[in-house]
Parts: sequence; C-alpha cells; structure tokens
Amino acid sequence: PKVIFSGIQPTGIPHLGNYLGALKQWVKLQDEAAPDTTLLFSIVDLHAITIKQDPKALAKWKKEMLASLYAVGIKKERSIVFFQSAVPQHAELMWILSCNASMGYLSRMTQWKSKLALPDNASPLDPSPVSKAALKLGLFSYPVLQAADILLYQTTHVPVGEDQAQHLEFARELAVGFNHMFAPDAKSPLLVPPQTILSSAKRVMSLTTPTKKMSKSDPEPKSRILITDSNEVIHKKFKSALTDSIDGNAYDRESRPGVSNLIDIMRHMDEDITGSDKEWMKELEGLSKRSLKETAADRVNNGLKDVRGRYEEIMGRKDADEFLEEGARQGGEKARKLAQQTIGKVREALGIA
Ligand code: AQP
Repeated sequence: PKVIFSGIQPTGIPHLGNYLGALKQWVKLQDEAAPDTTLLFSIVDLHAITIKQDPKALAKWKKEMLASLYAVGIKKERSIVFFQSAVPQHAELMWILSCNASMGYLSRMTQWKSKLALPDNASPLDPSPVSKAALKLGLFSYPVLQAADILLYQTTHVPVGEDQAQHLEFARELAVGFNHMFAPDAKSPLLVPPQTILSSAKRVMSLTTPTKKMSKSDPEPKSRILITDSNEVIHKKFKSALTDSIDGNAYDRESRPGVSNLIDIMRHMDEDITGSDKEWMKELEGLSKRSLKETAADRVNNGLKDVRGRYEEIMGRKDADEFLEEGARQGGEKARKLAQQTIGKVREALGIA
C-alpha cells in the first residue's frame, strides 16, 4: 500500500504558490486515495526554526497553518495532520541519518547556496559572501531532517514543488545507502526510497516581481495572495500586479513573465482548463491588461472563497483553540505510533535497540 507524506513550514498563512503547488494537490491525493493508502501531512516547525523566528509569531503561525490545512480540505478523519515537533522520532532519525550523510553532497544543495547567496553553479570551496560564523549547522543539515521526515513513515510518494526535487533525490540516496550498510540481506528495505510527485503548478511567481517565486518571506505583501484574502484584497493585489506594455496577451515565460504568471495562475486555479485549451487562450488574447487582471482576480476569488469561508468558520469558533489543540493531539499520537515502528527497526539494525 501507498504511504503519502508531505510537509509545510508554519511561517505564515499559505499563499497561492503553496496552495497551487502543494495544498490543492494534497487534497486531491487524499480524495482520490485508495482505502489502504496512508496519508501524512506535517506542519514542519523544526524546519521553520532553521532561520530566526519570533517565538510568539511562530506559535500563532502554527495554529493558523493547522486551520489552513483543515480549511483547504485536508480531513483529519482521513489524513494524519500533525506538528513535526510532536513526534520526537523525527529528530532521532535525523541524528542517525546525519552520521551517514555526506557533507559534500549537502554543500551542493541549491537551497543552501541561495541562503549563502552563492550562485547555483558555485563550488562549495568558493569564498562565501556570508560569514562562516553566522551560518548555522541546522540550516546546512536541513535536507537530512527532511529525509528523516519522509523515511520515518516508510513513505512511498512525496508530493512537492519543483524547488524540493533535489532534496528528495538526497533522501532516496540516503535510504539506499543506509539499507546497503545496515540491512543488505533484508527481504523488504529497512528504509523505503520515496518517489517524487511533482505538482503541475511548478512555480507560481510573485505578482510584483514575476521573475521571483511567490514566497511567504517576501517583504512586499502585494507580491502574494493569501488563501484567506478577501475578494477586495485579491482584486487590489491583482490590480497592482506587474505585467508589460505589449498589446495583447500571450504565454511566454521568458519575455512576458507577468502576463504568463497570470495565465498560469488562472490555468491552475481552474481544473477544467488544460494547457492546450486554445479557445480559452483566444478569449484572453485580446483583453486589456486591466481586464486580464480582473479576470484573474475573479477566478482566484472563486477558487478560494470556500477555503476562506471554512478558515473563518474554524477561527471564529468559540472553542477554536481547544478544537485545534485536540486535532493536533490526535494527529501527533497517530504519527508517533507509525514513527516508532520504523525507529524500532532502525535501532535494532544499528545495534542500539
Ligand atoms: N511559489 C511557489 N510555487 C509553487 N509551489 C510553491 N511552494 C512554495 N512556494 C511555491 C511549495 O509549497 C510547499 C510548502 O513550502 P514551504 O512551507 O516549505 O515553504 P517554501 O518552499 O520555503 O516557500 P514559501 O512558502 O515561500 O516560504 P518561505 O518564504 O518561508 O521560504 C512546498 O511543496 C513548496 O514546493
């Protein structure tokens, strides 16, 4: 049977990139899953603290993220929804995997390089513009924790955005190496090398700088649409989106990033529209930029209004805190049970049971 695992950092309310690139796909996988498929969705707070976080904000964001996952349609009766830090086995397996993770491999990760402000093609030996003392070990070993998250549940499939594909490859190699070293003769693998499921919405771009990905940490709030934004706010943000002054609308990510991003957003928002739907493109071709932005805003509002309604309903409950705490408690308990099975086998194989 399949085991599907994915995670999201509690670093703010999810935006359209998180929604189209991850959350919408999680819901689809959940709703179409065979009865014997296990689904786990983790709010990865231990990953969030690899960069400095304000403790009060983090505590608030954790709650908001849990409410957001329920609001997009993740059902706690079907999927295991939990906080990573509620399952200590994540940190335990991370340590064990760290003892076999290659520093050279880790230093080639593009996410690490982007935090170091190194170009993608830099060698790990290049001088870094960031002081070595300011660099934290946790940020460097982030992919090992991510591998532990996945391998802990014998995960077979991981839905992620394109930016995470490299980390998934690392997790697979760690699993294969670990099995080879500690359980070469086992009938079933000790750790399961997972497959990546790439979302069709690979990269939703910033509304204000469409050459950058839409991101929770962008200092410009107008660069992203939050899944809880009102119709009015959605329209305002789209209105100020950066496009171009070329007549007509056509899809070309290279030369027309702003227009193409709006087209992509509409395409992914609406399940019925496929990439080859020429008629739909024809309708958009002649629109003024103002109408194009309005059309995009309408579509996004239509796609998000139920999510927004459910979010407000959850947060508006008198017992919202208790409701969320109880949901998290139950999810954590289920996750710990599964995690312990893997950790038990791993400890035994290592001789530390
Ligand atoms: N712009 C995006 N387009 C498509 N997918 C995206 N994802 C994030 N941004 C986009 C996908 O969302 C999932 C959860 O991501 P995360 O919480 O780990 O955050 P992130 O990838 O670091 O991006 P954020 O949301 O912009 O956060 P910050 O600014 O804090 O880094 C992943 O599956 C990711 O691929």
